[in-house]
Amino acid sequence: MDLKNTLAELESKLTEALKQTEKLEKLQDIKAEYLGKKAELSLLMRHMKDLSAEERPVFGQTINAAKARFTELIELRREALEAQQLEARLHAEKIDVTLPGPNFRLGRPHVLNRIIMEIEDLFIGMGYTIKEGPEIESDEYNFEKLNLPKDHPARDMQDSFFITEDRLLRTHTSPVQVRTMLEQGGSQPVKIICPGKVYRRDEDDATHSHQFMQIEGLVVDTDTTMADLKGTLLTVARAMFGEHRNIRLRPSYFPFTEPSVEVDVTCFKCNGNGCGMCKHTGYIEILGAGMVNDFVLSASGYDPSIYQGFAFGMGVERIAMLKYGIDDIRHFYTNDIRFLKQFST
Ligand code: FA5
Repeated sequence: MDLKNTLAELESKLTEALKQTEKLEKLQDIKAEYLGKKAELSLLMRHMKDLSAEERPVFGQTINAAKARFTELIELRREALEAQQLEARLHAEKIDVTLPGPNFRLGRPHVLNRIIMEIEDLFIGMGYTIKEGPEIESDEYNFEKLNLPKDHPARDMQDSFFITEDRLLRTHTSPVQVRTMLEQGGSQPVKIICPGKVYRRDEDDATHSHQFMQIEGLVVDTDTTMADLKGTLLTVARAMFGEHRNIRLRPSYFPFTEPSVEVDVTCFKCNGNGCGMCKHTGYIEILGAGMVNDFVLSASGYDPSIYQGFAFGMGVERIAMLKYGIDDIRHFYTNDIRFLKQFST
């Protein structure tokens, strides 16, 4: 038997078998076939007994060298296949870290809150502070201290949701005037605005809601005049609606101010020409205002012979409707995302 030839033949068969193999699992079978107990290489050892004592070690070493060589060939193939597999996985699972990430939808303030923030900024710039008051209010603060005793006919102007005989959902933000003046103890000047929700038993329609927002303003000092009120309201109107809008002050009546005025802005739909929206007047009411009634100053601890004040209350929805040309107040509360998304800047 020519051992060298036999081994060379086995090696070339093994090399070919390894070349043909693309799967790692198959290497195990090949290993068993060429190096296992029943492999041709192992069976060759049987010839040992026919050899002389000198030939045996050489024979044994040659077989062992072949075993080492075969093992090495199999391991080399294993390494190559493992590298191939890794390469394929890396390719399949490739992540491009330079790709832009998914966009997260950012929330934004509700259009009414944006109006409030804008007005707050304007007034903070004029030295006002922001005050808040409770939405469940006492009859005393919502009405009585504002010169609206029980059974006063002017209570009909603000149809109310009463909770008990003495507690109600506030119908306006004016009770914050009383609360602030009482807090100041009758001797400190006051300069506040108060934004917040109010409630009235009004029929819901295009311009009225049973729940809406107001911003109250109050200034009390020893030299406050109607001219200060007018100047302040003009500044607000121009900041909110631009120089081109007209405003109109009409004599009006509020029990808590004397004199009282109603402030109107030219209708956003018809630009003052008259249409259904403004009931053909060309104007839409935005706020009520006036000089604080002496009764209210006294009831809140201020001496009306020393102090005067002006106050105003505006509807936030009306201002938003004018500013953005919205023709139905109900849009603010139905939470249609297509409507809300428009107010993003
Ligand atoms: C008042 O509520 C007075 N407290 C305002 C005031 C304050 C006057 C301080 C003088 C001094 P009036 O009821 O007019 O006033 O309401 C003020 C504004 O709230 C209105 O001009 C209007 O813009 C808005 N408003 C009134 N009722 C509704 C309603 N049902 N839905 C939406 N907005 C309303």
